Amino acid sequence: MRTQLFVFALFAAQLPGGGAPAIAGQAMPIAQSATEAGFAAWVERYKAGAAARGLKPEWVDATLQGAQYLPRVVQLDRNQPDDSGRRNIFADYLARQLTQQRIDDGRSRAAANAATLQRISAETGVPGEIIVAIWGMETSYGRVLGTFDLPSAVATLAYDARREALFTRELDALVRIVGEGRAPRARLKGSWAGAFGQSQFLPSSYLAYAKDGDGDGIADIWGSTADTFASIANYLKQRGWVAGPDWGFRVGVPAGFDRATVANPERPTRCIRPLERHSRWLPAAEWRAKGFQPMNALWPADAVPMTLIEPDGEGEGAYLTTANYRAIMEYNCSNFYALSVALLANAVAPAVRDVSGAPAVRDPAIRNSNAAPSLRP
Ligand SMILES: [Ca+2]
Repeated sequence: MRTQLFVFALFAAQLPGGGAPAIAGQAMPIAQSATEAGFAAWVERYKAGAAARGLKPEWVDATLQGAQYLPRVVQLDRNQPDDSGRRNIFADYLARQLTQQRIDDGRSRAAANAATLQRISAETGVPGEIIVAIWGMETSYGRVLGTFDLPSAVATLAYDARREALFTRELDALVRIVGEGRAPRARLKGSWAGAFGQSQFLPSSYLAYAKDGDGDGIADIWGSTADTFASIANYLKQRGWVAGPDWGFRVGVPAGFDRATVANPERPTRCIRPLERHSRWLPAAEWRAKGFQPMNALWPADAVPMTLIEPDGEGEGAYLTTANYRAIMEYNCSNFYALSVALLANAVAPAVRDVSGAPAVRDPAIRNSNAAPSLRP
């Protein structure tokens, strides 16, 4: 589905601000009045279905109070950039994401919250700098939470036939959040895609993974930094992060290396196109034996499985990644995203460690390796 939209997304990306609402509207006219009438009918059908799924009608009414069809959400959904196409350049993406401002902010926010990060890292095994990097990538460290009315955005995406089942489930989760009193209706603002709070969780992720990090018993991913950290760390842990090996590192590829010898014979079953870019899994010791050279990093234990990813192709920057890198991809199924999180984490890592004086939870072999992170792919 995203492939079909890619050409238009590239075109849209040329325009100032990266999006093209006005032109998108011309390219894909939306019959407003008929659409809005259809939306109202859909809401009535949703209400009947929600009752059948055990959601109280008063919860549904409270959640959908004032909800509207948002054409802008549909336009943005159809203009999503696609990072798995060869014409998108990771080096360009990284330069936009890893600005010096974002790195400096990450270091100061990490230092200011070092004790909290250390505690949550010890509890979950997720390094503090990975938590901070996701926080920075998602919401610029809690500064940009999104201003779309969430029930309107999620209902619009559910009504738009592309992914009705997915967003109907998300709307159910949103109804539960309101009905169970976890958040007041007025607080439900977020991204056009239905993500909210400093961790940018979808409603179902909030119900499944949000955690209290400051001890007041409430998982407040809007207002509490500690709750945000605990929730991000819990998400990564539940989705596969294990204490020990780091995400991986940039690596030098031996001259003349034949990629076909490490091609993955298995087709991924999910997150397919980004994962197809990876080699097969080989133990770290085998990559070392083939002549691969870590840059600003040390090898993990010999048996740690790693895959090779070259986001811009041969000779344009290579990375060996562990299973923990896949946990970052669970947050957002994209190599561009996961590598940016990983490299931002490398850049902020000294701030997490140095202020508290306590070592972060990381592979000891990696611990001293990030003092001079390479910010280029
Ligand atoms: Ca709390």
